[in-house]
Amino acid sequence: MDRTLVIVKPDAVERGLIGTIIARLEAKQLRLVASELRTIDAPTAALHYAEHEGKPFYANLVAFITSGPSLLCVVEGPQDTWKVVRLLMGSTNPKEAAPGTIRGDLAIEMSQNLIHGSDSLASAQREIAIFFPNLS
Ligand code: IDP
Ligand code: MG
Repeated sequence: MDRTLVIVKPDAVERGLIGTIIARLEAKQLRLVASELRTIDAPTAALHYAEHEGKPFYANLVAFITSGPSLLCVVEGPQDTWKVVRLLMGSTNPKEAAPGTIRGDLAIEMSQNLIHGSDSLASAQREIAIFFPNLS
């Protein structure tokens, strides 16, 4: 089986969308193998979003992801799970995300786009190790 990291971001938790988002992953026949509701601390956010350091939106991104509880999840599927999750998520900018996707149906602002999913197998392995060191 093949795993990826999903973060149901603080906006989604605040809006009461945990159930809706997890239901969409489960409807696709992906399974949760680990999950924890936790407010991500600043050092962990910096590690997770290291690739974005120096970009104009970086400070806001870290402030947002540490602003309240997120649901951290390891999600499993038969193969290419990170790709399947990214398709279900939709484009980064919710204004451009296709209807039928999580972001396309439920979000409108880039900075509050509800969900994170790893963008490659290597990212999935790196990110699972950050949030669930006992699993990797
Ligand atoms: P992703 O979440 O679809 O993988 P990334 O490019 O990895 O998108 O960016 C991480 C997060 O940073 C995005 O989900 C979004 O919330 C935020 N972000 C990305 N680009 C911008 C931008 O140009 N302006 C504001 N926020 C952005
Ligand atoms: Mg990304």
